[in-house]
Amino acid sequence: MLNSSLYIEKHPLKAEDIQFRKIYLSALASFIQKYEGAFLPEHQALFDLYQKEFIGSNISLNIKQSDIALVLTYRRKRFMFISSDYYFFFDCFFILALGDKQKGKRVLLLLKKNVNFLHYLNAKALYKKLYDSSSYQLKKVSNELVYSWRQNTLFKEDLYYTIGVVANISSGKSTLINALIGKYIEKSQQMACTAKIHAIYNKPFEDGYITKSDGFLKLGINKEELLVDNPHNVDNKIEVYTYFHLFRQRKIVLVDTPGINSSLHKEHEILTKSFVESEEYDKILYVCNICALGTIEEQKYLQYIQRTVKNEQVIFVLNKLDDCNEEEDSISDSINNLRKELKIYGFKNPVVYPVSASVAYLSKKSMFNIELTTNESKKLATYESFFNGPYYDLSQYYNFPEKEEVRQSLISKFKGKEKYVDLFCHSGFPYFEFLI
Ligand SMILES: Nc1nc2c(ncn2[C@@H]2O[C@H](COP(=O)(O)OP(=O)(O)OP(=O)(O)O)[C@@H](O)[C@H]2O)c(=O)[nH]1
Ligand SMILES: [Mg+2]
Repeated sequence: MLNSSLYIEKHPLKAEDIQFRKIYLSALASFIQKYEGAFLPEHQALFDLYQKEFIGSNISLNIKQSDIALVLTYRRKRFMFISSDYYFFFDCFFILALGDKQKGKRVLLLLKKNVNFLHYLNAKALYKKLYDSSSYQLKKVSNELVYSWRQNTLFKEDLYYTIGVVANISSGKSTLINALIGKYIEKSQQMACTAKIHAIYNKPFEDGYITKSDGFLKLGINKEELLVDNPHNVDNKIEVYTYFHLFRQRKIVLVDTPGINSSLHKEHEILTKSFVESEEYDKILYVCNICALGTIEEQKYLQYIQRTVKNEQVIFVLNKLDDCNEEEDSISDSINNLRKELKIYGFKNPVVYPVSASVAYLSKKSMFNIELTTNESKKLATYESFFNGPYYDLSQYYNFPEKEEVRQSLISKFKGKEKYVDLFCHSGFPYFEFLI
């Protein structure tokens, strides 16, 4: 449920008056209680969001069992020819039994006990449509809702692929994660060290909602709730669920870890090492900061990774290449030197991807029309002034056969945003995202 994309924006209840919305939510709550005995935390969180979106959080709801019958017979205002029972049944299946036919059957049986026979037949037709993919046309349920069901259930079938992101302090782990997602999810700033393990899960499609589990579970959190960790949560892990822009070849969890620096925050080092040693990941992305290559801290961490993680599970990212200067630095030398150094530490055939996470993050957000802060806009304008030159074209370091096709497909997808697409391609990200 937490990683499902919701369909609230398309929900037919949006077209109803407040009186009917209250009856509908009361009926839904009543049915969930009947099914589960009491609300499970994830149902409670979803219901809280429904309440906020449909009637407002400050209105108290009087839950009455009799409202189930009322909802089913209510003639909808805008679509007089459609009865509301299908949507009610759809919500029941979605909330209690998404993609789980056994549970769906139990929901159907409980509906049978609680609604009259004609309504039950409608519930059964919907059950067949959802769980048996019957091609039978249910005119009364919008295709959009059925489509969202299908996308969610397909997504559920895959296993999550876990990518842990590790590095010394301030190497750009959080910025890199934000760039992969295309949103500001992880706090990223000088000295604001990530203090817990943050696991960010993707969802099948954008529904506009972010879920957070941090000692509390909340669907549809706001920016402040996202960026401030709950001080009362004794657990070391925080989970976030959101849709990732562009980076979605598979079902992914990105794990942001606290940056290591031996003279600062010993507890952060212990936490990160416990994650690395847990082996609960498929890949480890080690982020090297171009400005900190060769430091003692970097050497120590790399040697630790070499001893602890299987060679084929480690990918190296050389970040902050926008900080290079054409007159003084050779990017290809930096990449080659890093490879040589990694080999000296014992990594066999190390894979190094050169990127600018910062350019990728800002250009991707602009491609998706996501508003930038004043500082972000200034930074992006600076990147536009120099990063489009050939020296900064990081795509040249990727051995990727269809580079031009990838660029062309982005250009045709993001019409009018060509300059951001070019920055994004120069940042190395379209190829990096594909290759990890
Ligand atoms: N120029 C440049 N700066 C970057 C880039 N990526 C990150 N930064 C900056 O580096 C600083 C640290 O970035 P973060 O993403 O917070 O780094 P982090 O590794 O998550 O840091 P900790 O969690 O504190 O260890 C911030 O000021 C970022 O804006 C990049 O590609 N280029
Ligand atoms: Mg961080």
